[in-house]
Amino acid sequence: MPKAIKSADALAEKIVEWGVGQKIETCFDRVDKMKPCPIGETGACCKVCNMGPCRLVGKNAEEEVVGICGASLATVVARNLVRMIAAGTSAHCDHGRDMAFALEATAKGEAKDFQIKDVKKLYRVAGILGVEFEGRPVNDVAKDVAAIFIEDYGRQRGEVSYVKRAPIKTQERWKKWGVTPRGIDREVVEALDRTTIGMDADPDSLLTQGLKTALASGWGGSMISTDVSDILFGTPGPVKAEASLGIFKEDEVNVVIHGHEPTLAETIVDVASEPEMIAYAQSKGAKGINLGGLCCTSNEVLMRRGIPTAGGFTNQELAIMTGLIEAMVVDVQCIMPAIVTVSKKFHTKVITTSEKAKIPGAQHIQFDEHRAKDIAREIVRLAIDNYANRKVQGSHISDKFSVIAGFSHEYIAYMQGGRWRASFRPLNDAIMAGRIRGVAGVVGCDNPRVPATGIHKYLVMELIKNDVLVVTTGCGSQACGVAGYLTPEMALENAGLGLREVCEAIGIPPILHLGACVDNTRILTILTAMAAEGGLSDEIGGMPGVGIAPEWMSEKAIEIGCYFAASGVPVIFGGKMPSPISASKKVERIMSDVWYERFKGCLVFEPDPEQILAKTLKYIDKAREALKLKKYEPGRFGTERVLMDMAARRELEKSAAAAKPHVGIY
Ligand code: NFS
Repeated sequence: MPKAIKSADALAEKIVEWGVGQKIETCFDRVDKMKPCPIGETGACCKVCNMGPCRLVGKNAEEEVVGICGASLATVVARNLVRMIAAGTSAHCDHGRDMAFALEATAKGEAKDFQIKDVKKLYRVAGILGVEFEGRPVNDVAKDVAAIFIEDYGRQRGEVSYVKRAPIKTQERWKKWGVTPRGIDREVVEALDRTTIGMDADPDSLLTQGLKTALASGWGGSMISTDVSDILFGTPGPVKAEASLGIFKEDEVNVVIHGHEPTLAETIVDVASEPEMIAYAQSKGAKGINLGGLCCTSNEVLMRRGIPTAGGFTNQELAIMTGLIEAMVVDVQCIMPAIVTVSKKFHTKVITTSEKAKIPGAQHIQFDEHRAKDIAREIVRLAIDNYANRKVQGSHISDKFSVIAGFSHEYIAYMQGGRWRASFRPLNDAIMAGRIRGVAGVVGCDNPRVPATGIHKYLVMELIKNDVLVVTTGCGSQACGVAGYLTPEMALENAGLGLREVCEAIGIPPILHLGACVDNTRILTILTAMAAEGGLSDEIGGMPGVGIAPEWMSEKAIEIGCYFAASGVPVIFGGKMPSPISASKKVERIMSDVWYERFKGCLVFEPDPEQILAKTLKYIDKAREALKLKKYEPGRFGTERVLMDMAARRELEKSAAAAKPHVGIY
């Protein structure tokens, strides 16, 4: 991979280069100027009280150096990581809370611009939660579902409702090791409590609470968010769209929707196609209104509405630098304050819409789901009024790629068996026969500390060559989209023979775009369905699957990695090094070896992309061997297990059936 480039997204790179000539600073310039603090970046700085900050450095620091209170290096490193998990969990779960409130307001008829679009999904969710739905008014069912979700946040005892969706064996591991989440807010509060001065000093105990907190997101707030978004706006199915910084149109009003939540973005999509709004744009000299997305808000409206995407995290300033953006509308999370600074060089208006995410210098228009369309119209009109102010030339090339997105877990099951026989049997069989070697989730942020999107691109291409089916979410999916990798044709040319055959037979691309970061929970549901299908592992742990966040930067990524690890998935984090736990070998050992023993999942950090690939394949092959599956050999497939006769196989399938969660899976 060429080192000198800033972004592996070719259009992004061109805009960055243009910006250097124009003296417009971006994150790619600041990343060179800002050297990371060498102590903080390894996790060795403790600033939880005012006696310090204590820097636990020096030769043999792990054994010999303690903070003023006596906290060891391992305690400090674990504490810092748990605080990251708590912050990441807060972000995803507060998003989920807002979605639950939106569902409640819709069900009560208070949010008149929203409806329950996917009643079947509501019923499926109601079934999982034990809410009676047959013969009842839809809104009454929705009210009860919303009430349970809201309760999950404030629950003090018991467990988060969706814990029961996991395979029984996975749930048993959680119980055994004390990580079953009780209430979403409770776990975050306890994580912060335990990490204050003079509290939990045992690194293992601290990290156990970290896992419990992360699980409150994966099987709680994030999963709630995915489900409510599907209920309100529709469960995604394959959709064709476009990706790249070239999606903006010179003769139309361009509005960017950026952030994470789908509520306002969906409403903007609705109002932007209203005839009066288009007529208003035309009255100002534009041919129409063109919407484009960034980050996870983009994934939400790409998956459901086919709205084109301008890419992920590192493309946000660059979108403005095309000079074509009338308004960048942001909701919450992953919004660089720098977009306001860049916007001042152009005519772009940055509009913040959440009281939780205001930026000095931006215009604030508070979103309120009770008046959703009125607010969305105000925003779109403001963008239209700004069209005439477009004067400063930016850097714009209108190249773009097709993408196929919209692979919800429901759709993946459907395409393997149709409406009546939806299943994961073909996928499990293909893995058992060695056509598909395993599954990798390549997810998470893109990062200017590495050639942005470059490690994503390298890994997904190498994985499909090695017959590994790739699922992707968040900015990982944007990285694939803007590279042109989310088309069946393009990727099939690069997939290994076995994977290619399966993709052609089922009719799927080998890189599946599953949605936003909260939709990583769709991967948990898929793994659960695979366990229930039989023939592979009867729990999530032990599946030939790996999670990878090649360029992570957000605390949310850490929390996601931890809920996958606790669910039984080996997870590899790449990108910038040292890792935030690298100061303590003890903490590294707990997160790799101890977690693997307890949960069959782990979280390790590996900067070298080739090593990430090698480790991924090793984890997959190790799992195949433990499951006594046919040894993977490229281009040579079988149908039988080795060392396993039919009786043994029936036994395994029986135990998988017994391990099925006692609720519907998808
Ligand atoms: Ni995930 Fe989505 Fe992107 Fe990273 Fe940010 S947008 S929630 S955190 S940067 S993938």
